[in-house]
Amino acid sequence: MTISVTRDFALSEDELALLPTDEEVEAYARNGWYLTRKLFTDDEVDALVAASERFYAGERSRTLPARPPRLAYWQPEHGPVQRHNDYVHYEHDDIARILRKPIVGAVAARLAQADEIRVFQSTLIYKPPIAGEPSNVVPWHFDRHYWQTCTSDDMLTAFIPFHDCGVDMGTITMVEGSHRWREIGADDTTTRHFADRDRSDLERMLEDNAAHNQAEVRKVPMLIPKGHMSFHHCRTYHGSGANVSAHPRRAISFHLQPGGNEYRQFHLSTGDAVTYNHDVLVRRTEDGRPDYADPEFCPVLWRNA
Ligand SMILES: O=C(O)CCC(=O)C(=O)O
Ligand SMILES: [Fe+2]
Repeated sequence: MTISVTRDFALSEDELALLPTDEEVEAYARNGWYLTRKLFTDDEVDALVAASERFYAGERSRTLPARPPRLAYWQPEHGPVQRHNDYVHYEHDDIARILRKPIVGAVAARLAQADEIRVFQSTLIYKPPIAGEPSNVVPWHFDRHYWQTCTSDDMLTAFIPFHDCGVDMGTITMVEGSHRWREIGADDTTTRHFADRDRSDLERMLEDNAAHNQAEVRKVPMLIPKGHMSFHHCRTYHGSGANVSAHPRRAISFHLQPGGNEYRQFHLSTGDAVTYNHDVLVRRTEDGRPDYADPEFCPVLWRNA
């Protein structure tokens, strides 16, 4: 039997049992992260591996109509560094079909306490199994810094590995409760992606922010079994280490926005306007702003009845 929410947004009874409990929603609000039950079958996860290999070999359902200014886009000529490819939910339908399973959006809606969840971005990630590869290390950051043109403070990310993912692979690691910290005098440089930043700067920024909040830095590595995923709040500090295992660490970061999120103008202290890659791709709202509800790039993933 299916509990019908709307025609498109429905969960089976088995899936209803996969939603976070009230206690788990409270723990997410307190900790800034949540580890899900098994949301994808082994077959679905294996299909993500196969589809991502076809993607890396050049397969696309469509390509972006314009090249945004700060697009992460690994290509074979970049060699054995950490691979990041944005907009995979747009460029590859076999990946998108699995990612967009309603249960993922329904879990996000519970955590964010939102009636609607839309896709914001998806990044296909591959850490090659090279212990000393410097690009595999993801320095401490929180995602809200990259989304200053968004009005919502409740955006969130699902980190979805394509296999059991533990510390040896360099799994994502959360700084517990850091989404509740107040930030020290916001510094313009935080809008710059971690790949463009000095790592020791970011380590220091984490320590300084913790001290400012009289908080301890408690780092919690997410031990994620195949088919499960972790969620983090857009202000939760996170990062990840080297892949010292014998296998590539494969994953998608699936960035999600609550229904109410919209574009806003945001300026640096220099007066320069901040932009997000969507701003050269999505349609405009009636008042001329980039539309973060454009169904081509930011489709609805879940809507409560
Ligand atoms: O790949 C990682 O370990 C971190 C990914 C990340 O920064 C994110 O999911 O927001
Ligand atoms: Fe992140």
